[in-house]
Amino acid sequence: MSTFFKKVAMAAVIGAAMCVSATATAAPITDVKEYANNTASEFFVINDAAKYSSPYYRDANQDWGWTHNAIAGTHSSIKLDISAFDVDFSTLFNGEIDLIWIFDGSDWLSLGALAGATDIWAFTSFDLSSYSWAQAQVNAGLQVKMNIDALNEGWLVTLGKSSLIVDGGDQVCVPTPGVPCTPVSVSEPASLGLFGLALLGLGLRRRKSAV
Ligand SMILES: [Ca+2]
Ligand SMILES: [Ca+2]
Ligand SMILES: [Ca+2]
Repeated sequence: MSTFFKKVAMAAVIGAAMCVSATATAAPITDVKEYANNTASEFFVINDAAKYSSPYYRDANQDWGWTHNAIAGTHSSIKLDISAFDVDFSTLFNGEIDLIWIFDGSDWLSLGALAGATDIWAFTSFDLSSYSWAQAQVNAGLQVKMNIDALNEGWLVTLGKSSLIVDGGDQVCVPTPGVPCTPVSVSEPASLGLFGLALLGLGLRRRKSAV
């Protein structure tokens, strides 16, 4: 075996070992809350046709919340995508303000308002990765609640789904309710990751031999 191929083989072994340790602690998961798993106090709408119907299209006095399934492991990225219909938001002081709150382990923390526009479905994405409490709360089951029409101006909103996406997620979702999320193929990125790590290992070995 030539020196070059020995280096490649060694780098592949190092890469594979790094890959195994990485996947052991964190698998990409998308936890989706939607109509199919509503509890008695949750109001994700069944489909697009029901978006203006009670009890889904809700006003300032009909605030509600939900809890995501607990996801074990250590996660490098944590993202929350909430799909909402008819968020009549224009500016902070003029329009519909639907505030999203998260339980941080001791208190409720506001993440900000839902984005969107009149008569459309839209995702609002909140990146929780940098919060010190996010990891523990995802492990415990992330609790979310919404203050509908915080300015009490008579606005209503319907939610389609809430997707908790860790480490990039294993599903791709669209905001429209009744449309299932589709699985992400992980085989190709995994092999690309292995290849990349093998190249990294080769590079490190080259640097070492150059010193
Ligand atoms: Ca309210
Ligand atoms: Ca509207
Ligand atoms: Ca509205």
